[in-house]
Amino acid sequence: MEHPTDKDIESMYELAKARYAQMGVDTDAALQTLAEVPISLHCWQGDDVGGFEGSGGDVGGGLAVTGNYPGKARTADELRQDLDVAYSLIPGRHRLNLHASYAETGDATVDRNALRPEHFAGWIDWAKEKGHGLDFNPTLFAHPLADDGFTLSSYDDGVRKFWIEHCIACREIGAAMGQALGTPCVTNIWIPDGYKDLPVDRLTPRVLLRDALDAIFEKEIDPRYNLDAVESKLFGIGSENYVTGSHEFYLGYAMTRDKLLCLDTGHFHPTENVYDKLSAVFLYVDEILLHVSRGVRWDSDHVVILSEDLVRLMQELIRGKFLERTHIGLDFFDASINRLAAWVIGTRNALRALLLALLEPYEELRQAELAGDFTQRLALLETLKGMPFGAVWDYHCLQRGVPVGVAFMRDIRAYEEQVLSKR
Ligand code: RNT
Ligand code: ZN
Repeated sequence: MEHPTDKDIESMYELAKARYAQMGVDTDAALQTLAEVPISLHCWQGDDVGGFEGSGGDVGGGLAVTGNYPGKARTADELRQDLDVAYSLIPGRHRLNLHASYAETGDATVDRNALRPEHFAGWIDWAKEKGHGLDFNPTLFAHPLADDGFTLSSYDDGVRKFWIEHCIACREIGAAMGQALGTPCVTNIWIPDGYKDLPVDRLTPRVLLRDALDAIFEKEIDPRYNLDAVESKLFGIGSENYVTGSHEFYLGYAMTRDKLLCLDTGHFHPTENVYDKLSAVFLYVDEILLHVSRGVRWDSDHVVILSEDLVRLMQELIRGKFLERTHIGLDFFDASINRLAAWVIGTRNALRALLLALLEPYEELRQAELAGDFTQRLALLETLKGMPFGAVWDYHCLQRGVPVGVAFMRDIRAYEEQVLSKR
């Protein structure tokens, strides 16, 4: 396959820029905004949510990672090396979203409730050196005390206490990360708790969860260092009939406790869309965390593609001027394809969707809507889909020094041959 020359890309961009200008859109301004938006890459795409606790057991928590593509990262150093390659193929400066199960405890076995910032020193040093912000997640699955499917909403006081301690430890680790890196860490709590079959008491686990969260958040932490988010889910494998941490539960919690609401795009009914929720949620919640993912039937975590839903999600952020109040993270895991390529393709798609949203003549569209001219609105929206957006994206990649088009696969193939195939 042939790749375009720099000159091709530049002249295509000039034409695209003029064409967008005719529509009242400033492509240079759009690219400037795009260049500033950090996406938080999820560490767990690199090793199938395995982590480095050495248990090697099931992921659990109703999460399923399918596929056995060779080359998965086995150590933190390997994972960081893979991430370095992935970041080098994505335009812009981005963050890393870590799970507590990726602690580096050396030869010592440190249980989750005893984790400390020093167990993440390797990650913090690396992030500082490479200029990445860090985000964080307590890990409330893949652990003996999560085996029966309940953690923070368990009826067992000891189990609940253990996970409360773990989440408190994680907020402190998040704060240490935020302080060390000069950018707040978003620490996001997701729990797998739920029932496979119809429960009779739907209330008590939610009371227990509310109280456990209140205990976790009792200590104030400077928001310059750490921000707390809570993530809902509709159902999981093994929790088909009831999930304690449902959307309504966390929406109410985030509103009343002034927390970030995490909306995972794979965590709703397939006909329900997160893009329609944002303008409602932002009326009552200050900031949100997005887990950009792709639900397919019963799976919530396919690699993000450039779908209409994704574009609409990003359009909402731009149209509503919500970008500053939104932390964009990714959440998918696919072990059936090259894991680095999954990161690169998914992240580039999130950015491409954002660019499409930035290349919209929003005021003109809105004027048509306000005037009741829905014919013009539809005509414009459909015409925009055929605009030369690809030329603008290619130019952005060129300017930011990353491969244009599918050329990133050359680097991935080379890395696969030199490094991944030898693992
Ligand atoms: C699970 C949630 C959660 C996890 C990660 C690994 O359904 O989406 O965000 O994917 O914590
Ligand atoms: Zn998620």
